[in-house]
Amino acid sequence: MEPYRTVCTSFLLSMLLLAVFIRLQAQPTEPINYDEAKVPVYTLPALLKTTTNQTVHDKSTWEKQRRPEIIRLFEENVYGKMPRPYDQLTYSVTHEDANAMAGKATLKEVLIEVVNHAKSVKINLVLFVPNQPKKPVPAFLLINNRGKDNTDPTRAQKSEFWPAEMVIDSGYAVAAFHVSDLAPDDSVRYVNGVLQLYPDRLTANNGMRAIGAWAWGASRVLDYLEKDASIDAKRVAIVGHSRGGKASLWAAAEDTRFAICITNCSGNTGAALSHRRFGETISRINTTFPHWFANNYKTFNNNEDALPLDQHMLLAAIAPRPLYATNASKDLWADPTGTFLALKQAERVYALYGLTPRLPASPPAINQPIINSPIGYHNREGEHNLTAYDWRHFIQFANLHFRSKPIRYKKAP
Ligand code: GTR
Repeated sequence: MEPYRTVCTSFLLSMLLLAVFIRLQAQPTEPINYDEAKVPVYTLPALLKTTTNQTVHDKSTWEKQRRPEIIRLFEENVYGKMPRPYDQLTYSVTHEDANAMAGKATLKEVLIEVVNHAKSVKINLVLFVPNQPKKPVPAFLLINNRGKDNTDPTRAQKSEFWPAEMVIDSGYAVAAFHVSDLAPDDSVRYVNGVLQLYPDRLTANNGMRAIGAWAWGASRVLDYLEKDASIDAKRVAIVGHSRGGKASLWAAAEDTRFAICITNCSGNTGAALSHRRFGETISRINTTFPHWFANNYKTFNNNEDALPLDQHMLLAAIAPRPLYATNASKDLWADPTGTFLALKQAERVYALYGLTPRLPASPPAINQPIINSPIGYHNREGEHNLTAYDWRHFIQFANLHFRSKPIRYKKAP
């Protein structure tokens, strides 16, 4: 009996060791840097130089040459190419309540169906439109990457993640869709959505993955909003938090119909610089979330210096449209300083449009929002989240930029 027990015990022990070994292999082992002194010396790829080494001095060269180059760089290396054509988009209002929010708003639940190659994807849109004024209103559209209860159409559940009443009271429509309708946020199931419509994207190393699919979905919702007479589709702000904020940036860069872009705590491969290697890194994000970005992006794991781009170029691709980014003071994983530095770089492209840089030279103090600026920013006190504080400032930013007369900044010197 004794030898048998010994054999069993050693077998179990070796299995345990094997499991620990496999787990360690699966986990990225590189330490995460939270020390500013340990940020390596890095050189950002030049924002205002074309691939043929021509300096960009004006908005025409920017728009005709450099911006398209930058979009191609991100398609090829990061988010993957986003397919544009589809065979058909239909929609139906599945539920309407003209007396929602105690009579202040009309609720529309809209089922948007996009068909390509006989496959379809269904996007469930929740939309509240203020009942006054009786004219098309600007809207905030949230890419919801958290629980669906955050955007409860019945309003039995209310959440700061999508404070619909606050937005309605401010005179805007407020809309949301859930990322799982486009690509489930799962490394196996992410293919069960938009990617079924474009199967060739799945085999391509520059094919879009989940973040690309969510951004694609935002554009399809905008296709619908353009047909909804209650919405001023020329004034739609796209909003995303964290992974949703990476998607809101990519959506606005790819689709210039989005009038304002808001990216909340988007961090690595969102608004923060990758070359700094502070907080989350490319290898960490690609390992934990292998389904978010194009396969090509994995070649930059632990190899940031080889990246022919950085996120300041993505932010700049949104110019001259107003852009608002946030951080949270305790969310060092998302690198608040790296976010601010990326925004500062992007201001150079806004300046090509005569929009005076208005961000301070160094990051503003916690809870000191910068609103009156083509690029808005705040670092909210607290944790990684999307809160009423954040939304209040998005609304103030939109109030400024969606005025009937566009805001005129002094010409850049
Ligand atoms: C984290 C991820 C971040 C961010 C975040 C979120 O785990 O590392 O890049 O996207 O999730 O979406 O809340």
